[in-house]
Amino acid sequence: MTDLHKLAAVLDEAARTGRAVPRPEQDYGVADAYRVQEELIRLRLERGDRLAGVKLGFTSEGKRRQMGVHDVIFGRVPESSAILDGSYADISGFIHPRVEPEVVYLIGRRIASPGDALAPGAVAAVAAGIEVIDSRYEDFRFSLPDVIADNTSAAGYVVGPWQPYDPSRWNLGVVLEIDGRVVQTGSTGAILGDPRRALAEAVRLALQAGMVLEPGWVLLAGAATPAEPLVPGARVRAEIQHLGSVSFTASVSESASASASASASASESASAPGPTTPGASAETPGVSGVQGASERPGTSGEES
Ligand code: OOG
Ligand code: MG
Repeated sequence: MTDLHKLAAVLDEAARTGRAVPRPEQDYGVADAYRVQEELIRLRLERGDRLAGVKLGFTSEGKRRQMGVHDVIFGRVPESSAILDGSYADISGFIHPRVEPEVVYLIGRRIASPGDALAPGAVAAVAAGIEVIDSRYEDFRFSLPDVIADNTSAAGYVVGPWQPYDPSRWNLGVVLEIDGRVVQTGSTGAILGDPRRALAEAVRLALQAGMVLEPGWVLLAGAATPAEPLVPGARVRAEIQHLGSVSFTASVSESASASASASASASESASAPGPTTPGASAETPGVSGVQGASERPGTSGEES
């Protein structure tokens, strides 16, 4: 357990500095992994961050096959990781970020049991979203407990305009574009076979983690398609049929790129193409909020 305590600190440091860490050598199970995740989040909340909601991962076969992991996982979404729709987001603090399209639900009432998930008003609204994931492990490789401990690779999220929730519209086309080119297509029906199951599943996993879902929180239902590498300058757009679209552009601050090139020795070999800018200091503004809760990432138009 002491080692698991240490793992939370190591993962927290990796996220704050943008330096990948090796997978833990020690064996541990899913229950311990959720304890590490809780501790990791506690460290962030202690620095003044807040929870914006929760997320599911590996809800689609496309994601499970891409990552070689075969169970649905639950993570927590820090407020500081929000990226504004349509904004420029500094990605210099990330290790090897990837993007994926998400269905995002807005929780309408306190949900303390799986039965409550079916009550009227449980979902207040729905939107197309994009999640930025950035495993803190080298080469973006991990076991199921590893990725749970690492808060399911959560690093950033963008929510498009909220739409009224119509549960009859559940099997909707999904498109992910980078620089205007379609890079992934899928269907929201790939999410747990029916995305309407996502809320009950999130409630179940939240309860196991000792949490209830609060009104105003977001729920990221899990990507319907595999993720794509996020590189500086990329304009990312996701569109979901009937739900509209959401986008952001990845930028890198000049000071961060300068400091990154000055510390090439610290570079890390990620399998995913992407910015490896571990030289960026912990104070570098970034979209992930990993630099601290005072960051308000995703400021629109901060770069031309
Ligand atoms: C874990 C995060 C999975 C999803 O939507 O399936 C996830 C990862 O792929 O590194 O967020
Ligand atoms: Mg996701």
